[in-house]
Amino acid sequence: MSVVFALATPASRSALCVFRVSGEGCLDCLKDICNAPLVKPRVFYNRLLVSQGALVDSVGIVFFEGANSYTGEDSFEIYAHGGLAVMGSVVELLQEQGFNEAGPGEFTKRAFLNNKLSLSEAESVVDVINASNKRALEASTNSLVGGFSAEVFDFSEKIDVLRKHVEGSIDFSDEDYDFIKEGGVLDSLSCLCADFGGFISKCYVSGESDSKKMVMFVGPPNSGKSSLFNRLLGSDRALVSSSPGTTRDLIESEVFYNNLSFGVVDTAGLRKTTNIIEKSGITLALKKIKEADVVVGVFDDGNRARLSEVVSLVGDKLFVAVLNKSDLGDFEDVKGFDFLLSAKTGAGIVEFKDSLSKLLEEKGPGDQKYFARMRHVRLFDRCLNSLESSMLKLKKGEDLDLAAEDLRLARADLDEVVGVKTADSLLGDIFNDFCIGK
Ligand SMILES: Nc1nc2c(ncn2[C@@H]2O[C@H](COP(=O)(O)OP(=O)(O)OP(=O)(O)O)[C@@H](O)[C@H]2O)c(=O)[nH]1
Ligand SMILES: [Mg+2]
Repeated sequence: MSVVFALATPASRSALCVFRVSGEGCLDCLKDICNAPLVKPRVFYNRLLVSQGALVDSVGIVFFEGANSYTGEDSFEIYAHGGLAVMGSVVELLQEQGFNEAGPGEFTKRAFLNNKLSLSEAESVVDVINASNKRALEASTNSLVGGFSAEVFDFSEKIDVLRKHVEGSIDFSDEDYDFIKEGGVLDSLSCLCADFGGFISKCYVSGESDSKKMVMFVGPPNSGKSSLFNRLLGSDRALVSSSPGTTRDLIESEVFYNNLSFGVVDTAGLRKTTNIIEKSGITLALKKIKEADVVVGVFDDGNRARLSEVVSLVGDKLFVAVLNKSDLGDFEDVKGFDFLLSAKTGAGIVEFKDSLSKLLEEKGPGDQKYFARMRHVRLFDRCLNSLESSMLKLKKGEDLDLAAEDLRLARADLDEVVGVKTADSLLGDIFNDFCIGK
């Protein structure tokens, strides 16, 4: 396979950036791009990176040989300073070596093709990266390194053993001894069906509901939506002013709180207006409500009467009503509102954030041990159907060939989960979801 490289960290200014390079022959360039040799694999060296005699950066660099790398082929990693000019120079240097930019998930795809990971483990790598809360992280880590593939391989072996027994007994079907019933094959198959059903119930199906949760701020103009949005982010991301109609566009960002990350969206204040730009901002806000997991209605004392109007716009979405600007007076009557707080002073913000994260967390996986894809669950269901169909045939004493064929089909479905047998198109679908550099 050709040598590929990628920036594995975001392409934005930060303390460090990490480049990965993988492919046969890639290590040959190290003597040219480093000011001194790298002696041992898997040792972190500090070297000067040079391109055609010119200094690029002082970097950390480590190389791996063949099977002992993530991809299963020769590879190395460069840890450089996280400046955009540094990143550009390292890209240029690697291109000068004739290396190609990697596609999405290329490193993990190579790890799969070189038998370093099963297909389901490779899929879990993305689930670990995308996990937005502790439970989702636990379940996807279990799928990656906590035995998901091992359990699937174990079921495959058991199915094989049973199929050999069924096929073996075909040759002796004329004899008096009923190998299937008296020899315990039927009992073993019945146990296997029960165990496999139990295994399926330990899998949490990751689907759309696992995409990052989104909290949206709506409400009348000037109620403090942008101030509350900024308060959650801990930075002045959205413009705040005393003139109503300040926010026109959707402003999106991300918050990490209580081991949970979620998206937050600030929107234009809802009011009748003739201003075309403001009007389109309001239309955007109303459309976006459909995508939100939680809608936070923000009001102040002057516009609290608009609560029911906003509630009716939100439809059946989870709605939280906030009465903001608590610092401006004593509010004894907070009927209809879930929170009284001040975006300005921070009063009541911790309670608000705690309950927001609870609302979002409740939507994650429950007690299930593993994260599984829809693709896996479809194959598991089909596998269980084949196992049950085989059991039924054996019980009825029907054609043993057909019962053995059901077991073969069941085994093939499990092969597809772990990637023993995989179509190229499926690999394309799976790895296109990855980020570059993984
Ligand atoms: N006293 C006080 N003032 C606040 C508070 N929150 C926001 N404000 C003020 O209220 C005004 C409007 O705040 P914004 O955050 O811009 O309100 P908004 O809802 O985003 O307004 P639009 O974008 O115009 O819809 C600004 O002058 C803020 O400083 C608060 O908790 N207390
Ligand atoms: Mg605003």
